[in-house]
Amino acid sequence: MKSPLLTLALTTTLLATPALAAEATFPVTPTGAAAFIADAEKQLAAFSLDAARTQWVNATFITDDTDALAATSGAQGTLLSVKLAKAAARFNTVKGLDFDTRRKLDFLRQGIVLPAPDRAGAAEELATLSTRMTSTYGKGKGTFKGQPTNGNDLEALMGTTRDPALTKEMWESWHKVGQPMRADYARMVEIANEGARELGFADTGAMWRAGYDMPADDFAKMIDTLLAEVNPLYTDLHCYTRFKLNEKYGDAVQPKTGPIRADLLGNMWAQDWSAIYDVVAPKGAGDIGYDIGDLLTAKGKDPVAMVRTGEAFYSSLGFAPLPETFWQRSMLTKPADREVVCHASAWNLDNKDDLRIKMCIKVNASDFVTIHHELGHNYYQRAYNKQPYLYLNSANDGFHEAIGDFAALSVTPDYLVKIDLLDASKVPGASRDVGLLLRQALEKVPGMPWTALVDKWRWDVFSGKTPPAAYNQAWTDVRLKYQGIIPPVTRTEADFDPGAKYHVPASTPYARYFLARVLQFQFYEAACKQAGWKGPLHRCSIYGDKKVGEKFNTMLAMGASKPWPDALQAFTGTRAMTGKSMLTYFAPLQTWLKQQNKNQQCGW
Ligand code: X8Z
Ligand code: ZN
Repeated sequence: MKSPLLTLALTTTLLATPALAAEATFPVTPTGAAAFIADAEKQLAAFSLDAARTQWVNATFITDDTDALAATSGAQGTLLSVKLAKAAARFNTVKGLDFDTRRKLDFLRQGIVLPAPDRAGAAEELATLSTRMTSTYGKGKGTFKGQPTNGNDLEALMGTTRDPALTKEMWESWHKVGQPMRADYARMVEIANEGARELGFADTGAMWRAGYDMPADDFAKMIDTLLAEVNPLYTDLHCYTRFKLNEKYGDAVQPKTGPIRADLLGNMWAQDWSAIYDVVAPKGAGDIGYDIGDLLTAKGKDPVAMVRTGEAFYSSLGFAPLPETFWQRSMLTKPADREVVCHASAWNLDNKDDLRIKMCIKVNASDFVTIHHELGHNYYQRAYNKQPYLYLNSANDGFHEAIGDFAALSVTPDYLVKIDLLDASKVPGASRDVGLLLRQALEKVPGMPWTALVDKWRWDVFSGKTPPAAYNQAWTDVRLKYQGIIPPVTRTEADFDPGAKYHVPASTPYARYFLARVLQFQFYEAACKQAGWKGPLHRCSIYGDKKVGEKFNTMLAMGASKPWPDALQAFTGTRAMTGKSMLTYFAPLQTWLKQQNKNQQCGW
């Protein structure tokens, strides 16, 4: 039953927050700008704790009520940030601003993921659409052998199932989760674009591209340059994998030429193919002798123990242990009695040390990597927690995504021996380097085209180049163009396949993962050099190296206070993102792949 008192209370709060137009009273001068920033940081800080708690409760306990609370809070947050963005624009032409004030004004103007226009009700409608889509995703089910199955279980089953009729069933049924989001998504795009235009951007995609310390057009070009740099490696891997899939499944399931069927790659989105290592591995050199999931199971490690192992890695670099509240408040496994958003995320609710992760951990290799990934976010958040509010962020969003992946690159066979997961006698020798590298390549390289295409699709949607009537075809087209994959079943515009990927309903920009893939190898190569590593790059582990840890922490502690090239330089000595480190890491594998592919017609 609806309580009139509660409705009244909510309405009052809603009206109270945005009504203050005090921003207009700050003089349009350098001093006025600095005072405005100080006030804006205060307002944002005051808003953020309750908002974060509301979003946390919603994501870990989805009900109609928590959806409503999250939508109300989300609308308030949007109203506040749009109000501040507009006020920040008043200082656009002021000369003589100090570096920090100018930088923070830019963040205020550019940093809104989904801006709402000023007209009454727009922020509320936008927040309601967003919450509904995220919760629809969280509650989504597909089927396995006809049984309703949640997304988290389907993700794992896609990794272990080798019957193409069953992978097709899972793929097709899970992608139905997107269908009901289509109209909401189109409406969300309209409102956010209206908001972006009021803030002076051509559309929401242009606003997303503006946050990288460089002109937005240069950012899009940089992505294309980096993709072109690493793409030959992807094409080699695609070619070899297609050959092995054809060998296993035959021409009727996977033809020798053309694209790969999307459901055969061990992952719902074909973004990480490491789960099918057993299918792809060559005899002999491919026998690396262990699977991390099996090692964890053999040692009786449960999800908590897996997170403890991740924590110990960071501790070995000199990072302080996670606070006790992390263990009390995190959600590490899927609760049996309620709906949650299983897609992994890391939080710092009070911007100090209320660190948490939210995950539905399974004991397997993929979740072991994801734990390191999420903890990377948490250690970054804590490292920059002394920065002023508007600098409580990463150097760019790719940095945030790269930290934990960089850590996980140190999970080498020798490291597994050190932490007593692998028996020393089982360490694969140099003759197995191809296998180790192939396993890593299947995890990392398919992510290159994939992490580039998600926002290429969205940028075109936001710009209007792709209208709602072409949403799905455009998605299928970029999947084919960049990844060389095709859906296992016919698609129509009744489908909305992008909605079956968490970051689309959740409106999490995705180019960050592309940058992270490049950056993690740059961090890793630099770290191994600092550690004095002389062997093949992929055998290097910085586990236990406090000197490297200290230098790494220096970069993390900078938060968003400096342009990202400064942060990159602080740790690696270079100022540019480059695919070279990744190519160096995989160089021996690429030579091997080219030999394997010499009788193949590669490409699609
Ligand atoms: O979403 C994530 C993390 C949370 S920030 C689990 N990742 C991307 C994905 O799952 O699609 C990490 C890899 C790419
Ligand atoms: Zn992440």
